[in-house]
Amino acid sequence: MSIDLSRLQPLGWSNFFTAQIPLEQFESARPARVVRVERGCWFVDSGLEAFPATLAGRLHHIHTDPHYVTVGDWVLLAAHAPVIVERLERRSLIERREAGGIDAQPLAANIDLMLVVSGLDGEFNLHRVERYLVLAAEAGVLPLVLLTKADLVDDPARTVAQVRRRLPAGAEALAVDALRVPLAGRLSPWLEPGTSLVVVGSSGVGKSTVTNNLAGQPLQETGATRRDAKGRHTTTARSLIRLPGGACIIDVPGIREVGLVAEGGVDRQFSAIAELARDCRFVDCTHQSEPGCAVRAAVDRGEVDTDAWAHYLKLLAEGRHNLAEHERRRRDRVFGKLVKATVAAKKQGHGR
Ligand SMILES: Nc1nc2c(ncn2[C@@H]2O[C@H](COP(=O)(O)OP(=O)(O)O)[C@@H](O)[C@H]2O)c(=O)[nH]1
Ligand SMILES: [Mg+2]
Ligand SMILES: [Zn+2]
Repeated sequence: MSIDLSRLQPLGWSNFFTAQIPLEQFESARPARVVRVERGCWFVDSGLEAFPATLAGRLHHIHTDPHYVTVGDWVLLAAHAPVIVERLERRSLIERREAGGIDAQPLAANIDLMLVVSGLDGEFNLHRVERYLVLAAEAGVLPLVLLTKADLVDDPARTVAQVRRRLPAGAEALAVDALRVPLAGRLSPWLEPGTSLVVVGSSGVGKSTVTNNLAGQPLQETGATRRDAKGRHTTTARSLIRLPGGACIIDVPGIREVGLVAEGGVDRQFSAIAELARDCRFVDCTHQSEPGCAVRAAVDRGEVDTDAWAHYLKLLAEGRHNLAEHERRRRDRVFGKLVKATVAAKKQGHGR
């Protein structure tokens, strides 16, 4: 079997991945995309068929990271067995900090567009949406905010305008009735064949409803069709689904905590503020009360939204803290390993 582009492109394959395959392997390589991950089992789609695969022992040994191969990854399979022997370099990776932990947890790999879903009903939370925008910025992925349940509120346009003021250039926010109105037509500019989307948002906001709406059939269980014994919305595993128009979509079960992994995305999301910060008198300005703070001056002049400024400071502090903590843990792990290695080497030396 050789690389058949017409088979792979609808799954999101591109030159970026072709370039990673050595010429001599071109005839024999078996690329596939990871569409779902369950404990110890990676479901892959070769473009011809979907089937479960395992991870080659070699990869287990080199990479003890349980997320080394995640949903959306492109992998190479062994010639005669459903075994993943290689993970290709990622074009993008969306990750967040795990609830209660400090390590990064990948949500999806090789994504072009992040559908940030939030319900207009109940208490709409702009800061929550903005956290996702930071994740998208961190990953270099374009966000599209879908404000669902527009049919349940009086003035969806007001919230849409509120969100639009916080969007990066090129991004968009739309109010939708995901339950009853087909979305494929309205979203068609973002659904080009080969595009990979990830759907994120809290539990119950309508992610699976959006996915099913775009798929044109009830592929994902929604709150309306499935509840656990306590009546809560149950979550299904992250899975990649092919849409009729040729795009792919990954429905990520409700995320409770959107912890930031680093601070890069914060500066990209709040680029206007980050730009002003370059003119602050002190390089380590915290943009709160220092003299010569260009950010504070712009806030006082009314040129920067007070809420945006406050959220920027909060997210920046969190991103910095998490990154520093992650580095500290990584260093401790490496240190621990080296100590062990030294002890082992000493023992061996004494034995001789
Ligand atoms: N009225 C209305 N209900 C919606 C809309 N989108 C989702 N729902 C309902 O909200 C509930 C949660 O939806 P679901 O897709 O399971 O949310 P998820 O947890 O984010 O996947 C379900 O009962 C849906 O029928 C919408 O645009 N309008
Ligand atoms: Mg769901
Ligand atoms: Zn400043």
